[in-house]
Amino acid sequence: MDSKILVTKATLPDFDEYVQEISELWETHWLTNMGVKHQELSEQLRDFLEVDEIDLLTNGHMALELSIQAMELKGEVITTPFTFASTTHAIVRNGLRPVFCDIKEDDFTIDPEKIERLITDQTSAILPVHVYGNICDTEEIQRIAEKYGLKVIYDAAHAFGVRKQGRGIASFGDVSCFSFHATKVFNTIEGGAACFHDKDFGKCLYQLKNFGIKNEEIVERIGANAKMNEFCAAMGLCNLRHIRDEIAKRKVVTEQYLKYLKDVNGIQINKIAGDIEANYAYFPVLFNEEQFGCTRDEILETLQKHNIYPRKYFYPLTNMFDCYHDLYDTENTPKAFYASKRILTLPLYPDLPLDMVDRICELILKCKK
Ligand code: T4K
Repeated sequence: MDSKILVTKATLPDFDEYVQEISELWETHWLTNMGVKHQELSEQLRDFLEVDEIDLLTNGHMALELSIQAMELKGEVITTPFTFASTTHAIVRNGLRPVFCDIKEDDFTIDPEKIERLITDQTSAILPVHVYGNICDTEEIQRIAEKYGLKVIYDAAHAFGVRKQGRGIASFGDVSCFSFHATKVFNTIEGGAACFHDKDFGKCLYQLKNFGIKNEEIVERIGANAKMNEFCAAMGLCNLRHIRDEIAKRKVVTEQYLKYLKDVNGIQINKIAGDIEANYAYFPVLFNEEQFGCTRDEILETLQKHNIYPRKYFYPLTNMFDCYHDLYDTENTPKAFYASKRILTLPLYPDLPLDMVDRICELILKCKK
């Protein structure tokens, strides 16, 4: 029986390269709390992502949660429900109220035309998501934020290495939060980072990830423990050496999918804007059942029967989650609701064999009526 083809497969460096990278930890016994590997990776990522300031954290979620805490936001945060649980949870876990804005049909990012009408005297920030590595309308979001005095925190979990108009995506907004989870374009096993401009914000975030400790005798803030450890940072140092090759391989896989799927009636392909240098993080496909002749769920079932496991990223919308029962209304986000019922994220990772892409596409196209 064929082995399972999952939506993604974590990228690993050569075993020997990683062993070499971690070997000095056996000499120093310094395993965490902002050690040498942590510092080295911070510096390399600052250059790679083209940002002023960066801080590494245990994961993308803590980057979001602690960034919100460090900004001391109050009241309401305008955000998108078409995302992973983390984005909304980070707002709610800070005692803030998420206000859900609908998305654009073409790239699934927040629709800036709908943001202004959601602003009240309680609004303190906008938290958009560069979903699938598609970059939000950063100019319009910035214009709105400046007009109303709001902070902008980008959830850039999917956008590692993406550039817009020749500029690294991490420099947009007040903060951009990345995930370096095993499933991401760049991974540190678990990990994340916040990129920002304001040094005072940086000092606060740095304390918050280490229990709020200022020094051995002074604890200034009610912090958490969200420090990236040395083994994760070492994995990052290895993976960063190969990142450009890995993104290039993802591009080849993406282009193979496009050969089959780009002009099919009833299939909407993810659109990459002309001014974007993409990272090919995901390959989401939206099936319009009326034109294609069968539903997303029927296609998913067919693929699963052949041991292929795409995912319904992002269904359900976060404003439909059981844990938020009855608090929010999906009627205000109809385009997000429409997409979440029809979208399927197909397997995509650097070493996915092209003949497997052929097979996946053939199986999908056989479903067409
Ligand atoms: N914001 C957004 C927009 C996000 O998408 C995420 C995370 C975050 C914030 C928070 O960042 P982190 O705190 O996670 O750093 C996965 C990932 O766990 C999650 O990081 C990611 N988004 C989300 C979109 O996908 P699941 O529940 O789908 O993971 P799981 O375990 O089903 O794995 C998916 C596939 O990945 C597996 O079928 C195979 C592959 N895989 C998985 C693991 C754990 C590997 O190849 N190796 C592995 O070690 O959430």
